[in-house]
Amino acid sequence: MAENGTRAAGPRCIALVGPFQSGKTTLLEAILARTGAIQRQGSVDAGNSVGDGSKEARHHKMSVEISVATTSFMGDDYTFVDCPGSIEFVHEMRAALPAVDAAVVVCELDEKKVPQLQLILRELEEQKIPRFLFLNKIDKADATIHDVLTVLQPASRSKLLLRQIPTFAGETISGFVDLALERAFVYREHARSEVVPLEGDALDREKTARFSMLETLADHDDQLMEQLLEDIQPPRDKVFDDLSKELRDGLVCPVLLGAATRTNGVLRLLKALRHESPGMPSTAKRLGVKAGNDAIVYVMKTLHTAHGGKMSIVRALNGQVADSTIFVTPERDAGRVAGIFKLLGQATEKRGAAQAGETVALGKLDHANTGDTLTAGKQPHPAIAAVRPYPPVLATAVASKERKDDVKLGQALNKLLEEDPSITVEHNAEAHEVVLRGQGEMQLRVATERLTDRFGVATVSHKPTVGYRETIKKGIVQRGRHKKQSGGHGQYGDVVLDIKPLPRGSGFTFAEEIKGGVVPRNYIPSVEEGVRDALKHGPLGFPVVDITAKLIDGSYHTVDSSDMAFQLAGRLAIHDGLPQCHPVLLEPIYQVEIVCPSEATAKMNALMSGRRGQILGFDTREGWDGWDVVRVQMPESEIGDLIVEVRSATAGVGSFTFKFDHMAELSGRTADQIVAARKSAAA
Ligand SMILES: Nc1nc2c(ncn2[C@@H]2O[C@H](COP(=O)(O)OP(=O)(O)OP(=O)(O)O)[C@@H](O)[C@H]2O)c(=O)[nH]1
Ligand SMILES: [Mg+2]
Repeated sequence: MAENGTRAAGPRCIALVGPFQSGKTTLLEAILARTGAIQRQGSVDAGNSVGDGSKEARHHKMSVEISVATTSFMGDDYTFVDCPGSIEFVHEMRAALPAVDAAVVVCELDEKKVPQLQLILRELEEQKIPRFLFLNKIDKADATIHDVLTVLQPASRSKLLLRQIPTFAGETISGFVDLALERAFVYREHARSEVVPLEGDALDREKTARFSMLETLADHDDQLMEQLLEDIQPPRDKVFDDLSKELRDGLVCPVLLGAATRTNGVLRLLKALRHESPGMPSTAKRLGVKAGNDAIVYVMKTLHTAHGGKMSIVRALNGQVADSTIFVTPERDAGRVAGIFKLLGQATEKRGAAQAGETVALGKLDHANTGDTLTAGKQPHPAIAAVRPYPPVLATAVASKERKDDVKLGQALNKLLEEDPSITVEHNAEAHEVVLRGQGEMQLRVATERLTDRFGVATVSHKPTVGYRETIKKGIVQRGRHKKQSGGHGQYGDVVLDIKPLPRGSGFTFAEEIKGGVVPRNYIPSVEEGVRDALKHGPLGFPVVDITAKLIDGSYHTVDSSDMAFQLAGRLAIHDGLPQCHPVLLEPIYQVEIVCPSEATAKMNALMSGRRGQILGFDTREGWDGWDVVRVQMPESEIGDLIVEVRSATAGVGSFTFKFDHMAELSGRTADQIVAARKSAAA
C-alpha cells in the first residue's frame, strides 16, 4: 500500500458527518450513484435511499444510526460511514470516527446551524481527523453565498479554506470554479459537470479567491509565502501538495460546494478525497497501530440483524482478516468470525478475507463490543480509542406489554445496549421499574421501536418514578400491641418504641434498651424486622428515612408470643405512631451542570427559576470560547424533560450532567399533589 506521490492508495474509509438534516444520507446516495454502486439515485424523502434503510430511520425520515456502504472509484475502494446528525445519536458518530481516514462535514449556509457544526468539528479536531467541509444545498443558495467563510469560520478552530467559488446564471448558482485546478464547471443534473472557459467576471473573482486560498496555505509554508510576496505563480502540483499536506495535518479545512440531490459537486468531492485524504498507513500512524502480522480491527458498530445474527462493522487496521479468525481484546476473547460481508446500507454480500484498510462486517463475534480494538492471535493490541458515551439526560420506564414477555424483554434490552452503548438500563427494584436512560426523546422512542420491530417485544413506556421519601418532624413514644385469641394457640406481641427524627441523610437506625427481659432477646430482631417493613410505606405513601426507633418497653406471653407476633407489634407501633409525628415529604435534589453557548445563558437562568432551580453560579466553560457553565440545584422531578427545553433554547447544542446532592423537605401544594397522586396510584 505504497503512497503514490502524495496520493494515498488502497481502501479508504470516510465519515459523512454534519448538523442535523444537512444532507449526509442524500450525499451518500449521490456518491453511490455517481460511482455506479447503485443504478438510480434514491432519496430520503421517497424512502428508497441506501442509507437510512432501517425501519426506524425510514419512519422518522432521519438517520438514527450509522449506515455503511462500500463503493469503488477510479480503482480504489471507498467505504462511507453516513452518521446521524441529530445530537441524540451523536455516539454513533463518535464511536465510528476513530477508525476513519477523513471526514466530510456536510453543512448548510445557515447561521442557526453553526453551533451544531462547531460541536461536530470539535469532535473531529480532538480526534485529529482530517476534514473537508461540503457546503450542500447550493441549489437553494443565493448571492449571500459570498459570506461562506464569515458564517462558517467561527465553528472551526482550523482555518477554513475556500476551494471552490460559485458561478451564477442570473440569481441562481449554475456552476463553480475550482481554485486549485483553475477550471470552471457548469453543473448538470445527475451528470458530470461540464468544463467551460474561465473568463470575464468569473476569472476576476477566481484570481482574488485563489489568492486568498494560497495565502491561507502559505501560513504554513514559508516557501509559498515568498513566492506570493514576489508575485510568482506557484506550480499547480505544489498547490495540490500543500492542500493535501495541510489537510492531513489538520491545519486547514477545505470547503467544497455542491447539491447532493442533484449529484452536483460530487465528482469533485470524490477527486479531492482521492488525492488529498490520507489512507490506512497515515491513519494507522495517527492511531498508534503497531504493525505486525496479526490482524487488528476496530469495531465501529454492533448490529443484531434478523437473519444474520450479530454483526460487527469493523475497519481492518492491520494484517488480513480471514473467515474463522479468532479475535481477542485486552480484556477477553471476542469470538470467532463467521462470515465476512461487504455492506451497502442494509444489504450484505458475502466476501473473502479483508485486507488492512477495508471496512467490512464480521459475523458472530459474540463478545465484541462497539469501540473494541480486536486482535487475532494471543497478543492483544492496546485499544486504539476509548470513546465513552455522554452521560444520559433523559429517562423512560419500559415494561413488556404482556407479562409472558418479561424474559424476552431482558434479552432484547441486552441487544439494544450492544447496538447503542449510549443507552443505559437500570432496574429500580423499589419501584419495580426498568428505566432506560439515553440522550433524548427521539433516541428513546427509537429504542422502544427497536425493541418491538427488531427484537419482537411489544412494550409500554411511562415516566420513571421519582425517588421521593418521607420523614417526620417530631418524635413520639408509641405502643404497638398485637393480640389475637382465636381458639387454641393465640398470638401476642407488645412493644413500646421511642421514635425520633434524625438529621438529613441518616437513614434509619434501630436501637433497644430492654431491661429485665420484658421483651425476650430472641424477639428483638423480629421487632426490628417489623419496623423496617412498616417504614417501606409511611403515612404519605413513601419510604420513611432519617428516623430512629428505640425499643424501650413491651411485654410477652410464654405461650402465645412468636417472631411473627413481635414483627406485627413493631409494624403496628410505626403505623400508629408516624401519622402523629408531623410527616413531611422529601424530594431528591440534584446538582445540575448545564453547558451552553453564552448567548443562551440568560435564557437558562429563566428556565431554571421556572423549574424550582437554585442557581449556584456561572462560569465560562474551560477550553470552550463563547460557552458558559451554569451550576444549579434542582429537584429530580424537574430534571425529567429538562433536556428538551435546554436544547430548544440553544439551537440543540446545550446539554447537562447531574448528580444526586441531597433530600429536601417539600410542603405546600406541590407536595399535596404528589401525595394525592401516590395514593390514587396505590388504590
Ligand atoms: N435542496 C436541496 N435539498 C437537499 C439537498 N441535500 C439534501 N436535501 C434535503 O435535505 C433533507 C435532509 O436530507 P438527508 O440526506 O436526510 O440529511 P441528513 O444530513 O442525512 O439528515 P440526518 O442524518 O437526519 O441528520 C431531505 O429532505 C433532502 O432531500 C440538496 O443538495 N439540495
Ligand atoms: Mg442522514
